[in-house]
Formats: sequence, structure tokens, C-alpha cells
Amino acid sequence: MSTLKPSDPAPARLQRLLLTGAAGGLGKVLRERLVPFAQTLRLSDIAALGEPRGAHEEVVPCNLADKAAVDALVAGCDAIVHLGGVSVERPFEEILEANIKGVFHLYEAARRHGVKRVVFASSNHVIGFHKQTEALDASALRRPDGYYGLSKSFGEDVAQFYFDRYGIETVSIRIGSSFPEPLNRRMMSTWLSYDDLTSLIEKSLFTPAVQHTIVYGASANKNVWWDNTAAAHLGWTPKDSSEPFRAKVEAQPPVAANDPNAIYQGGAFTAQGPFGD
Ligand code: NAI
Ligand code: 15L
Repeated sequence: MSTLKPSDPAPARLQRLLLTGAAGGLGKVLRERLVPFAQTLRLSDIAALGEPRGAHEEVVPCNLADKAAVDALVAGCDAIVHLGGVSVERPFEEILEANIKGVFHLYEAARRHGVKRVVFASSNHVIGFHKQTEALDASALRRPDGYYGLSKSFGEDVAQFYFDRYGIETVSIRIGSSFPEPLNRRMMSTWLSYDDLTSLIEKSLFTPAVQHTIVYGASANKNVWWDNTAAAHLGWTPKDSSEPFRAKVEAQPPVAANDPNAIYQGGAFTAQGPFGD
């Protein structure tokens, strides 16, 4: 389902837009919703994607840890929405391959093939060790809450470096919690609806001169912890709110005051791992 209504002006269109992580939770949603933004959508993942669903789709399987494969994947694209990688806390070695090497391979390929715009799925776990009582903007000290958060922090640094050195522009979206609905009390603050995610990606692809912009991806929830003043040039205004789900969420058992889910912006991620000791 697209957020576009018949009265909306035709969206700007790219020639070929690459979507990595296209088999994942958000990838499946964006596979449909990014269609208006490009003549051709090149879908990629290490997991199965099925056959192309029309002439507007290309399916290119790829392991992000494989530099040569990523180079071939990016050739011919004019922008990238980079969702691919490990999306939860896992042993460092897994994060290293998919996220750290993966984001490096992606930007190297973008440099080699002249891609000038990337939308990077960063995460709130870049700042996860800040308390829920703190209000943060894009300049807040990064306090990653695990190997996963560290990899997203590295990805943001890679994005800044490839802008400063090569002029590749990126919007790094520190996504809160993007699911059909908020699943717990913490997500009442961090929830990002699929409609708001889609409109943010549209702004991130088509707003001119974004340089490297960091934006927090949360809907217009009642108690947000994040201030997007530094990303005002994107002109993004979230429309949804977690409030309609409040009664359902608050029917869940209460969270203890000393539970990380009640203390830290990154919630339970702050207490996961180490692995294999
Ligand atoms: P997901 O785990 O459902 O999707 C990630 C996809 O990346 C999967 O389909 C997986 O097969 C693929 N992948 C993993 N390793 C790979 C590799 N080595 N090579 C190629 N593909 C690989 O995650 P989800 O929820 O769809 O998130 C998408 C992106 O957004 C991720 O980067 C995640 O870190 C980020 N994000 C998502 C949030 C959310 O609330 N859904 C919150 C914050 C960030
Ligand atoms: C993330 O970065 C994860 O990818 C997602 O699965 C959620 O756990 C989300 O953060 C969150 O913090 O709720």
C-alpha cells in the first residue's frame, strides 16, 4: 500500500534505486512503497526474495560481506536505501561481516560507480545508553549500547567520511522501532509507523543538498526523546502517533523501575551479550 493519494503530485523518480535488506521486515514493506520513486527497483538480500513481481523489479542476491559482489550490485544504480545487515544484538563476528564490512563495501561501490545519494538505516541503538529522561538532538554524544549499535555508529562515520571526501550524500535515519504497532511501553516513545518511515525515506532521497544528515525516525508520539531541528531542511513531518495503542500497551504487566526497558533509550539492548563467555 502506498501513502500517495491520487491528488498528490507525481513523486520525483530515480532511474534505478537499490534496496538492500529487501527480504527483511522493513524491506518487505518498502518493496511495495518505494515503487513510485524509481523506474526500476533493484532488490537485494542474502535471504530469498522470490521472483521479480513486475518489469519494475530486479532481484540481485548478494552477501554484503562480499566486496566484489557488492560492487556489482551497486553498478548502474543512482541511489541506495541501505537496510541490509544484522538488525539485532549478536556476536561481534556476525556484526563485523554484515554491518561493518557491509557498509564499507557499499560506500566503496558507491564511490566507484558514482552513486551520489544513500539512505542509511541507522538505529536508536547508536545512542542507546542515554537515559529515557534525556532529550537528544543529532549532536548528542553517541553512546552505543552493544556491538550492533557500534556498527551503526561506524556506519554513520562512514557516511560522513564519504561525504567529506567524495561528496556522496547520506541521510542516516536513527530508526526507533518501526513495526505495525508499538509492542511495549518503551515503543510508545520510539515507534515509527510505516507511513512515516516511507515519507521520511522519500524526503531523504529527494531533498537537495543534505550533505550527511542525521535524523531520528520516530512518529509524532506524545513522549518523544528526540529533537529533529538539525534535520529541518528535510521538511519531514511525521503524521502518526503511538497514542491510539496506549490502552493496549498499558494493559501489559508493568515494567520494573530497574529494568533497562524503563531506564535506557536503547531498552533491553543495553543488557544483551557478551556472547560465548
Ligand atoms: P531485518 O532483520 O528484518 O532485515 C535485515 C535484512 O538484512 C534481512 O532480510 C537479512 O537477511 C539481511 N541481511 C543480513 N545479513 C546480510 C548480509 N550479510 N548480506 C545481505 N543481507 C543481509 O531488519 P528490519 O527490521 O527490516 O530492519 C531493516 C534495517 O533497519 C536494519 O538495518 C536495521 O538495523 C534497521 N533498523 C530497524 C529498526 C526497526 O524497528 N525495524 C530500528 C532501527 C534500525
Ligand atoms: C533496532 O535497531 C532493531 O533493528 C529493531 O528490531 C528494534 O529492536 C528497534 O531497534 C528498537 O529499538 O525497538
